[in-house]
Amino acid sequence: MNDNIDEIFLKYEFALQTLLTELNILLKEYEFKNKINPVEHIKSRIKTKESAFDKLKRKGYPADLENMINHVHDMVGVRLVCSFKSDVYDIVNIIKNSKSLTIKKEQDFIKNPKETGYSSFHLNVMVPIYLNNNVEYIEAEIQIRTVAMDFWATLEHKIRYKFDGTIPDEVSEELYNCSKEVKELDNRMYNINEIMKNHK
Ligand code: 0O2
Repeated sequence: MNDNIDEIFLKYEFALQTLLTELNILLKEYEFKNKINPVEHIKSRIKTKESAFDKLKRKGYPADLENMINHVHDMVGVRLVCSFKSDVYDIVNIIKNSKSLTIKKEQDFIKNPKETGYSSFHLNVMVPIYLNNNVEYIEAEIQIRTVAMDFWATLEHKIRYKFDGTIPDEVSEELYNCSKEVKELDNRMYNINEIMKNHK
C-alpha cells in the first residue's frame, strides 16, 4: 500500500465490510446445517490512527503510516463472542474453512493465557478487497472468546486505560486472580452444558 491516509483507511473499511459479510455467510451456512449459531454477538472496529501510533510507540517503532501498515496487525478488528469454550474452537474451524480468507497467524491464548490472565483465540487473516480490477489483501484480527472471557477483558482493558497502561502491582495481581475465577466459571458452565446435552 502506497497511499495517502484517506485511501488507507478506505481500504481498511472495505476489508472490514468484506470480512463481516464473509463471517455472516459462514455462520449462516453453519446454522442452516447444524441448526445452531455458536455466536452470541459480534463487535467490530477500525483502529484510529492515534491508537495505532500509540501502539507503535509502545512497540518501539517510529509512529508513521508506513509502520502502521507494516507493524499494526489489528487495524481491522472483529470480535466474535460465544457461550462456551467449545464454541470458540467450532468458530475457529468455521473460519478456517473459508475459501476467501487466508490464515496468516493463530494464537491460542485460551490454552496459553497471557501473563495478565488474558484469554482469547486470535486469528489473523488476509482479506481480499477488489479495486479497479486489482485485488489487494488487507490483514484483519479476529478475536474469538466466551462471554466470560469478554467480561474480564473488557473490564481489564478499561482499568488499564485508566492507569495509562501502568497498573499498580496489587491491581494486576487482583485482575490475574479474577481471570482464574473467570476460567473456573467458564469450565463449570461448559460442564453444565455437557450434562444438558447428554440429558437431551
Ligand atoms: P485494543 O484497544 O483492544 O485494540 P503482535 O504484533 O500481534 O504480536 P499485538 O498486536 O500487541 O502484537 O498482539 P496481541 O498481544 O495479540 O494483542 C492484540 C489485541 O489483543 C490487543 O489490542 C487487545 O485487544 C487484546 N489483548 C491482548 N492482550 C490483552 C490483555 O492483556 N488484556 C486485554 N484486555 N486485551 C488484550 P490492543 O491494540 O492492545 O488494544
